[in-house]
Amino acid sequence: MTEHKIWCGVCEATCGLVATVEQERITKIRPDDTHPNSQGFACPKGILYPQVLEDPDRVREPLQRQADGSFVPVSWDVALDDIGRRLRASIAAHGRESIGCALGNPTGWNYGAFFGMFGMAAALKTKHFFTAGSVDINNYWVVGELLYGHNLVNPMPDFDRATFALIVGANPVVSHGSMATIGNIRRRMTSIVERGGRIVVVDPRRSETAALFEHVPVRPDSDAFLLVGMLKVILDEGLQDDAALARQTTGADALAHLVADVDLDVVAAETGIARATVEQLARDLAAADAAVVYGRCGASLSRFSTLTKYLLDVLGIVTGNLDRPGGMVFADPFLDAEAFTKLFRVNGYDRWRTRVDGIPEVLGTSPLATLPREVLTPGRGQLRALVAVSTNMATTSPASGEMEKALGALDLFVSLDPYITETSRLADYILPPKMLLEREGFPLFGQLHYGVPNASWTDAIVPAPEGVRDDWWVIDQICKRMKLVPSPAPGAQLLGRLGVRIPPHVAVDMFMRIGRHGDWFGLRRGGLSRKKLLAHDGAIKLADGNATGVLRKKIHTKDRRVHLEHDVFARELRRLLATPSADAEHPLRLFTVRELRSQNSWLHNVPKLMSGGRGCRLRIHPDDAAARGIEDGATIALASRWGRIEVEAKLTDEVMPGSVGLNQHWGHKGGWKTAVAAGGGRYNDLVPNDAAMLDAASGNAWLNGIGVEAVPLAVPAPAPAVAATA
Ligand SMILES: Nc1nc2c(c(=O)[nH]1)N[C@H]1C(S)=C(S)[C@@H](COP(=O)(O)OP(=O)(O)OC[C@H]3O[C@@H](n4cnc5c(=O)[nH]c(N)nc54)[C@H](O)[C@@H]3O)O[C@H]1N2
Ligand SMILES: Nc1nc2c(c(=O)[nH]1)N[C@H]1C(S)=C(S)[C@@H](COP(=O)(O)OP(=O)(O)OC[C@H]3O[C@@H](n4cnc5c(=O)[nH]c(N)nc54)[C@H](O)[C@@H]3O)O[C@H]1N2
Ligand code: SF4
Ligand SMILES: [Mo]
Repeated sequence: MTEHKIWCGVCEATCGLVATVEQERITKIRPDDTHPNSQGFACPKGILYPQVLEDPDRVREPLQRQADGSFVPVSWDVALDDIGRRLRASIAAHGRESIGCALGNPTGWNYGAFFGMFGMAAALKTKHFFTAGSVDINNYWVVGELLYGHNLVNPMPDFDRATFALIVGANPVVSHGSMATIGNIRRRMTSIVERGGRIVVVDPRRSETAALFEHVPVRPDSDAFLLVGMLKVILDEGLQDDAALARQTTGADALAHLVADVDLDVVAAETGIARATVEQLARDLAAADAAVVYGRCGASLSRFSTLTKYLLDVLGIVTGNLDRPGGMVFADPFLDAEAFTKLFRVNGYDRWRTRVDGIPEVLGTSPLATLPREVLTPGRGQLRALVAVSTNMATTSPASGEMEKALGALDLFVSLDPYITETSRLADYILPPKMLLEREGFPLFGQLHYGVPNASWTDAIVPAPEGVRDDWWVIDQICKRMKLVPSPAPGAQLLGRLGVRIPPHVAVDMFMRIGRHGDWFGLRRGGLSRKKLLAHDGAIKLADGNATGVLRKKIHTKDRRVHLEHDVFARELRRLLATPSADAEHPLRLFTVRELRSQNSWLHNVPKLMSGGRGCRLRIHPDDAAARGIEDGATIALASRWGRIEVEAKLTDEVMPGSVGLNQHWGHKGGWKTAVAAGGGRYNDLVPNDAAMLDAASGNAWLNGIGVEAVPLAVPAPAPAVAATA
């Protein structure tokens, strides 16, 4: 029996865990009390994760799809050689642009796959590079580039020293924090109140977080109104911190112009928040000693998400809360992702536009919402073959039915995934990966936003099934067959031409060692290297917290100031004010409910996580239900302008009247039997992917606040869900 200190790579919290291994199996996992950041916190997903490794439905050898849709196992050589042959043929006939790459959320904890896919897209020079960022956070990356000069610069909340927190559309008690890897985040937030401070949670639902603090219910998809209204109050009443603005920013004068046309009565009508409350909230924020302004999916999955994220940052900045203790601070990753993306010119915004819809590029990627049209619209540059790693995009992206149709229409679709999912079931080949704890690695994404900076790199602790491979190796093998080196680095390309391929751990180690925390190849005592981290059991603490007063070092604009003025924000605000918000036929606004025991779409096959009467249910206010004759537990049809699903109703006053909340990513298909048996409806069948319905600035999907109507079904539906296409 051995014990290993590991990190959990299921969600962003990246908790430290201790795993017990007996006879090559993980027999127990418990929280690691000594981890500098998570400090003894863990959730059921991390504790039960080993069940994924032993899941009988897990794909354990490459699968080839047959004409009738069934799969047969094939050898790696057969799969890779056929894939290589077909990709070469596509390049010969239609050019490199005919090949696309896609990556999903779990690559954030799978650095080899992550860099492999960025490398492959760079080597192909394809615009058809799609990431889960476009159904999540591309708006953050746009604001980062425009305000701070680099996509990845993103100030995070310093809860430990804050006296006031404005939380807009985030539920850290359940999500455990996003873009804020703060261990035991619930505890850290409650301590603000214990110190005499306040937390105000703006959310259409009395979420698990809102229930603990002050709750301001807001109409879904109206946060931009609230935030711009608050900004107007602050500027009109002269509550801004002029000294901070003069010291840290350029373009602050433009803000007064920006809010000139904003009418606080319109703000109240759009948000459902009384004008006096909006005004008071603005004054309280401005008066606070040290305040954080933090938003996440509720804000960034809205229709004007780039504008919303911009306003969140601006509110922190104008109140003097950027780069100060208890405000919004800059994290200190041990692997400097900003430096290497900059070195290889990966970061950027609007350097080109997508072929069909003309949407601006973000970090060299195109939005997932545009993928179906890129496949289905003929012409030069049409997307014909796709390699996808850890994405269930048929379920997680807008217009699920159209996504399925497009994936089915590809000449070649390869999916690297441990399950036969709604997405991979449409692939010509499913290539099964080694999973977390079966492979070595470090928490690439989590380390970008640690509250307590620390470093770790761990080895595999159990052997992988014989027939699976490292994602990065598979990507490299596919590239090899196209005669490509999956890297944006000219040095790697040169070596590749000489027949030398650098594995990702070597490249990353080299970069880390010459970086801020590196050992400079022995020149700096106490510095980090992969070898040192692997030898260390657990994480190495790098500092007690994030430093402040570092703005000039942390941002990338030439003048080292935050650039507040950009046409795009003024344009988006004008569009917001001009967009009609009422939809008489679909008067309810739908938003997502994320659950403690799910991780996006992919833990629904762990029976222990699915137990306890869980289900996919539409939370609807009793008044809205009564007006429609809907009873608790009834099956209802839920329709938007774009789709229709059937789900069970749950009457609850935790949602505000006029808004309805639905679990994300149920209604499964494919080979994960427990997930399929759970039934439910698929949220994203209701969501549009039309270019005009995306966040115009970033192409990010609009997922929260879409108009729906709910009607009871006279006859209970026999099937759990109606999908747009079978
Ligand atoms: N348990 C669990 N943890 C997770 C995940 C998971 O699936 N399960 N997923 C991970 C991922 S990928 C991410 S990105 C993060 C997300 O982290 P969070 O954003 O903190 O998580 P959400 O639950 O999406 O929180 C969004 C909140 O916004 C509210 N909301 C919805 N629409 C609106 C709106 O229009 N305005 C406002 N103001 N609020 C709104 C919702 O009711 C919800 O409470 O969580 C991560 N952690
Ligand atoms: N309506 C609505 N839609 C949403 C959201 C919402 O709030 N509402 N949230 C959005 C957000 S924030 C996100 S991040 C996206 C997530 O969108 P996705 O990234 O598409 O979703 P996941 O469920 O995380 O997909 C993970 C897939 O990776 C596989 N996988 C897990 N580990 C590995 C691995 O090590 N290697 C490989 N090759 N595969 C692996 C899983 O089996 C699964 O099929 O969904 C977005 N979609
Ligand atoms: S909170 Fe996230 S990182 Fe921590 S144990 Fe749960 S799933 Fe893992
Ligand atoms: Mo996400």
